Amino acid sequence: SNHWDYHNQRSWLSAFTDCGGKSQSPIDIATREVIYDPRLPAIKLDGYDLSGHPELTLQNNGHTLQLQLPNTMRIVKGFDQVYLAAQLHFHWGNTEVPGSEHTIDNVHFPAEVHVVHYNSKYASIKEAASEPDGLAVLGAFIGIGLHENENYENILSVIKDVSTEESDTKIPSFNVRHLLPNSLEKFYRYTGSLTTPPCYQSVNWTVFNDTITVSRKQLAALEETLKAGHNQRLSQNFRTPQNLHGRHVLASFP
Ligand code: BO1
Ligand code: ZN
Repeated sequence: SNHWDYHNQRSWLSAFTDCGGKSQSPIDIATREVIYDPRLPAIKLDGYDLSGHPELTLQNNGHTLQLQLPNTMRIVKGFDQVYLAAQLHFHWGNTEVPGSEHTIDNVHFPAEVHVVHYNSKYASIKEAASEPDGLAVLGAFIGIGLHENENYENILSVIKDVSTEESDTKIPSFNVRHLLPNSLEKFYRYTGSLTTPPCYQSVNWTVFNDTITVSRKQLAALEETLKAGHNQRLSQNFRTPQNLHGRHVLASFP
């Protein structure tokens, strides 16, 4: 069902009951409320360097800019089970509105990247997507820096090729690790959901403390290039932070 959009998020609940659940995402991360858990295991990624692998498909699916990932990319430590990558995508605002999904002390960052993984005990992401232990999404905030981020040019240099809804293009493979913050040591962890319909409460969320920066020009390319249906600009594709309903946010750092 591809009929939802970001303009009336309250209407998501009528067609997708899970969107009204008590473990929804994104959330505001109130740093004074998080619980330091020294036993949270460090995250270890494997197979993220795709250099020399086949080309990757980059797609404008009408809701986001998405890069399909091979399930040879995996999270091998940090969770009770192994999680395999499926795709990564972005959420953003516009020049005036910062568009990260998660907020820190009620402050949005300009954009956010999500690397979506599924539990290797399931046959596919489709089967995992509705299971309580089905998904692990790694989220990182994207801010503005003085320099162009060369790693993001792998994606942003060809964004014009996917300006129309449902278009895709092939890009050379690269080291996907370089799209994430330099250090993955500090992160927040909580149980939540897909941030879009069908809002399944199947996501073990990790939001990194360290941020990524891209240049103002690179961020503008993300904010201004893509179109959704009816030739509308694809922007402000972020969901409002959801109520915790008693959930706790853990932090890997004091
Ligand atoms: S997010 O990371 O919470 N923004 C998020 C939101 C929606 C999905 C994934 C992550 N949707 C799922 C679909 C699956 C699909 C999968 C991979 O994305 O529920 O059907 O296979 O594209
Ligand atoms: Zn997302």
